[in-house]
Amino acid sequence: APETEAPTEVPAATPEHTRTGMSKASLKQAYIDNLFYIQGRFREVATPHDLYMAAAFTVRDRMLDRWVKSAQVYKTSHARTVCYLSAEYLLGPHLANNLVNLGISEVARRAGEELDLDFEAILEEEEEPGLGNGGLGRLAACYMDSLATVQIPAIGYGIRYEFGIFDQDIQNGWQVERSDTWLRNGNPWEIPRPKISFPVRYGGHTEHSRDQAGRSRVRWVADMVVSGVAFDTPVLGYGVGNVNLLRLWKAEAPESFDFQVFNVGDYYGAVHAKIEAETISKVLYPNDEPEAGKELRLKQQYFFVSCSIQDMIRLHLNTVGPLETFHEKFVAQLNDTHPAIAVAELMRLLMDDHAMPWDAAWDITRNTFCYTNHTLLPEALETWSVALFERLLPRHLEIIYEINRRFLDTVRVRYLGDEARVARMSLIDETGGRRIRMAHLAVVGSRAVNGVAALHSELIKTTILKDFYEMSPERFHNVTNGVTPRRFIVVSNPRLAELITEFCGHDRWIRDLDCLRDLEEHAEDPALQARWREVKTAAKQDLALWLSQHGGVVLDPQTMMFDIQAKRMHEYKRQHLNVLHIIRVYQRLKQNPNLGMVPRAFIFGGKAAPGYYMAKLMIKLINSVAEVINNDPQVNGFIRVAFMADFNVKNGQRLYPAADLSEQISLAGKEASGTGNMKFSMNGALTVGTLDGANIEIRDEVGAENFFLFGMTAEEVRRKQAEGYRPWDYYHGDDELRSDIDLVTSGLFSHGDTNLFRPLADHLINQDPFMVLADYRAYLNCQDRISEVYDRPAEWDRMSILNVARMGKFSSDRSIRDYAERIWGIEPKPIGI
Ligand code: GPV
Repeated sequence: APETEAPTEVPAATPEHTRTGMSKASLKQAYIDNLFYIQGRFREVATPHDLYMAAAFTVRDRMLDRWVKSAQVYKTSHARTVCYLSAEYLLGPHLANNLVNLGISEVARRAGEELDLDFEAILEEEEEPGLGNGGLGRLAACYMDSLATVQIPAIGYGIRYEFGIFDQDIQNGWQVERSDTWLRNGNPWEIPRPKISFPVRYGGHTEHSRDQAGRSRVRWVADMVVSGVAFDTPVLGYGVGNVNLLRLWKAEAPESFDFQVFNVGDYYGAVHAKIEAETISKVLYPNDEPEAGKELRLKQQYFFVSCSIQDMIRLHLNTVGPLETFHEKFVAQLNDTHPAIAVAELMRLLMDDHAMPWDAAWDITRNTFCYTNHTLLPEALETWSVALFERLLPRHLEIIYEINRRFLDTVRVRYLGDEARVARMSLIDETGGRRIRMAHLAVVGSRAVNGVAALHSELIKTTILKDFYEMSPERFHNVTNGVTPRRFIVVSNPRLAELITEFCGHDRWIRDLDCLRDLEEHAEDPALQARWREVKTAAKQDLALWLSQHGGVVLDPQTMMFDIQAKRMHEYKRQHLNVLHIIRVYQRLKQNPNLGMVPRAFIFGGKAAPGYYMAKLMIKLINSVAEVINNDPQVNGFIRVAFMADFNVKNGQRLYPAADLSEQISLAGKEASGTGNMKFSMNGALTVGTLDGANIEIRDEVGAENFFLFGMTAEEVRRKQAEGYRPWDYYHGDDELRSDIDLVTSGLFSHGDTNLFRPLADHLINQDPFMVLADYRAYLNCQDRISEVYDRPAEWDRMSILNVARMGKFSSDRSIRDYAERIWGIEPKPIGI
């Protein structure tokens, strides 16, 4: 396999090799060499980007010998390997993270100082790969970090989008999207593998025949072919020798692209076909949850899945041999339904290319895949029209029909005469236009199915996958999400990391987050509390400075509580509930300017899908409220509102450390898990939240007394919906609520325009699908309690320390161990340094 073709011998370590040495002297020498030989620059003329590239290559060099060694050990030991199939990886900047995982942050910083480099400026220079929308893509990135850290052999497969998630500007209060040209200046972390490339076909028709032995064979005659080329990024674990592979596919026109065959004499047609091929990996669809349902999106999904499965088959044939044991070598985790076509693709390759009979192929397929569901929102469940499938993937449609035929036979035998159930469970939705239900394909084609938090995994069984659960309950699991403490504590909040290490007396917590419990005994120690407060205030100062330089809002980190909601803009996440609270506080202050209240900075961050009108209007509302409040001297000593533009991983790392209060206020039953909730809490923020997703488990861990709970339970929501929810009654039954909503449409926040926010207010009063009005009063009461507690610093600090001390469960290392033990059946393959 080409990835093991690199030299097997790393030159001896004395004197230190420029490409592997970890001492300050060799880092300095390596940096100067890289600046000279890779960037072709000397210090005096180097641009900030040259300085960054030299640093990146210096770090990358130090990962490569571990990478090659890992590949060798994995290969020769025939290690069982997990393949994570995900359409998104929201990686965030690599440099600082790789320094931490290599264990050379400090020595590199000192080397930089001696070279007179501005270390922070170099880190800032990195353009982050934003190859994902939000939680789902970031989870994939955390899992790649943890897979390497807990030493599980793994390959992450995905798409090398040329344009990742758009950059967000705010103009006149509105979101404006700019394309993300992250590859413009080159990407030092990836290694192109032009020789690892696979054809991916689309369209055409199938031809059925029989071979000499009389077995039926199918030939798919496609009418378009593109080439998927591998780009590899090493993913290093923390403090270990294991380096796993992130392999992202770029679509290109095939090298053998034949003007003769495809476009006789049609030169422009041929060039057009080349452009068409390259379009496939051009851009990430910026919708999270509701799918766009566009043809190009299905092409993308099949593109990366086909390349990945072909690659897995190649690796298996190269190392183990016969495909009968494919599922013993590999387990493939489907990150939601985006890669679910893999079920049909593996069947096709085994049967059509490798002449395997249906039953044998099905047995391998069923034992290879596992499926993670990430949403309960019905509108987010992916379906594709049969007509589109027929046009793009005719062979896969046949296979899906056959999977369905056999599956529904087992349903009929199990539930005699229950044709309604058969229709519900079918892979084809026959109501309205015929559509393929990707979640059903994923469930039927998988050995195990899991949700991403305890509540979510339970709700799956009683709602969207109820029939499947009843038929095979043993296949349903929960694996609660987690986040990596390396990026979200050590990299983003170094002051807190240092303080934790000091009070725990060790830094084992970075690889074993349960060790944070050692902080518990110090929760009331005034010495720790004072230091804790200093660390939080310093982080708030950093954020306040940054915000004042980017957007101009001035916040007071000394007096103000930093109350932050940062996540994608969605009605179900209820940023508008937060806004109603701000408006209530504003009105109270206007009525009583001497109200002795705890000053607060309300900070938001989040992108809206470009086509999601209501989410964009929420952004405009936040910015409009901000404009009025921040410019009203009667209140702006007490409250300020800031919208941080372009919330991404890098900017998130500025927010989490600075939060006093974390807003996790989705309607119960709607947020599958949430992971921002964990990042905030790990950094000492207290949570105001509903009993939704992982909030429930966070509250269980930190203790109910250290969590600000409000709102209906999922069960209460279900009942209210069944009874018939009437938001209008709440609007008319609560004077303050009515006055807050009326202020939105009064023109105060819109320079007299009473129509601008009318759609938002009307939607709340008349539909309110996410029950903002029903939870409004409970939310306000809870916020009042929060202000009271914040006024008692010793109590707040104690709660904050206990939150951090009890966050061990939410390390993605724990999530990955759960998957490895309970779902994948994979053992760690330790590789030393
Ligand atoms: I489906 N999620 C996401 O970010 N994008 C999607 O397309 C879908 C789910 C999120 C959920 O909304 C979060 O609750 C969850 O924490 C996250 O996936 C990771 O599981």
